[in-house]
Amino acid sequence: MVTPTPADKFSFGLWTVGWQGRDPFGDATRAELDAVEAVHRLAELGAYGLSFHDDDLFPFGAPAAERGRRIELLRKALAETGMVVPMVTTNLFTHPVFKDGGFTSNDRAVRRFALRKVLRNVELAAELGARTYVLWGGREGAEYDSAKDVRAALDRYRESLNMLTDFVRDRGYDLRFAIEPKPNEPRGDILLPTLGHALAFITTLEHPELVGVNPEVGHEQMAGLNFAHGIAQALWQGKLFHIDLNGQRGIKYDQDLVFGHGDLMNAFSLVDLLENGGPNGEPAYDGPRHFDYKPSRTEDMSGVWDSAAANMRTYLLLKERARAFRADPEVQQALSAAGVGDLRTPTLAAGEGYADLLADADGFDPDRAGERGYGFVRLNQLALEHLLGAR
Ligand code: GLT
Ligand code: MN
Ligand code: MN
Ligand code: MN
Repeated sequence: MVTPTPADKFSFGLWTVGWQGRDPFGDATRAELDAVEAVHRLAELGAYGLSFHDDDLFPFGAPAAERGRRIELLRKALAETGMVVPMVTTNLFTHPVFKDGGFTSNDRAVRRFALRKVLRNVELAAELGARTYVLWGGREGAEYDSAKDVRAALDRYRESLNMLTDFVRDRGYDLRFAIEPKPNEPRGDILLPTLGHALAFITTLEHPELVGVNPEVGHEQMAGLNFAHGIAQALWQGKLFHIDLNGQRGIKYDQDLVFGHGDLMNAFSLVDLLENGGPNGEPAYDGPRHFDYKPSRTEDMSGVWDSAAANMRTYLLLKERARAFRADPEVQQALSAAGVGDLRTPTLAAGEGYADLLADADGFDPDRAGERGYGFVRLNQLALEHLLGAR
């Protein structure tokens, strides 16, 4: 039950287990991890997919032969293990050329270089059968308000997305883009800082149907937002193309902890939503359950693999707990007392308009209605007890 299998669709970024622990204050604490070994180890642990940035697989600016050699090694490892590549992305943040951004750098030549880098890697993504192409614009932003014309930057962001959607349409690729919001870090302020900003931006594109979001637990929580609520809205708008699962403890630097090692109650609600949130209790999301975490730099390689396994085990434990929560008759009774299901009833009757509503003297007594207790705390305690395994 809590042993992961490929049917669970767990995937990992190559940069996650491959993180060497370098941070702004300290050197690497672990040796480099070979991509082929990562594929084999993740497959053994029960994952089904690997995602990567161009520069995770082959060094920045690698000559064509070296690039091709690394891709072949990856293909072979995938064939040997049955692992797939559901998502690919571009590194537009490590090299100094991107210090003021990629798509929205003030330097036009940098913007053109960034777009070419993405196009080449989109081609590779399509060749490997990826269905989602993530765009995390970590360097798109500023430290100083007068240094960035935000409206012009959004124009350039839109211009880039419009070109990319033209590219996949013209090539006939079965690939969609997913914008990954983050409020800050590495830039002081990043453009499209939250899921809500990204969703609004997408409506301005030429092919909005090809662009969705890849929200990350920690990124929304860095902005003090409720991740499960954000995911519910992304689902409601048909825009949850991909998801980055991890843990974060409050409003501070991006921690990228193991999934569940941050706000555990919200992780429970999230898994309940993803797994049981469909209209009839079926899963509300069928894409990869992608972990974007960093094995803490205190860990050696065995700690890296333990932490990878922990992400999947925690997800499955929460899935099991959420199922027990839904199946508990006392929970069903508490949900009904709280009126949770009643919110699905439209406020107006069929054919009713404002005139009927104004004319309706249904004897509603606001004072009496104001006396109602909703029982939300009892409901939450039941959730907590299921989460703790106490029921
Ligand atoms: C980087 C970032 C992640 C993004 C990755 C995709 S790169 O590690 O911190 O949140 O998902 O570009
Ligand atoms: Mn077009
Ligand atoms: Mn992060
Ligand atoms: Mn991420």
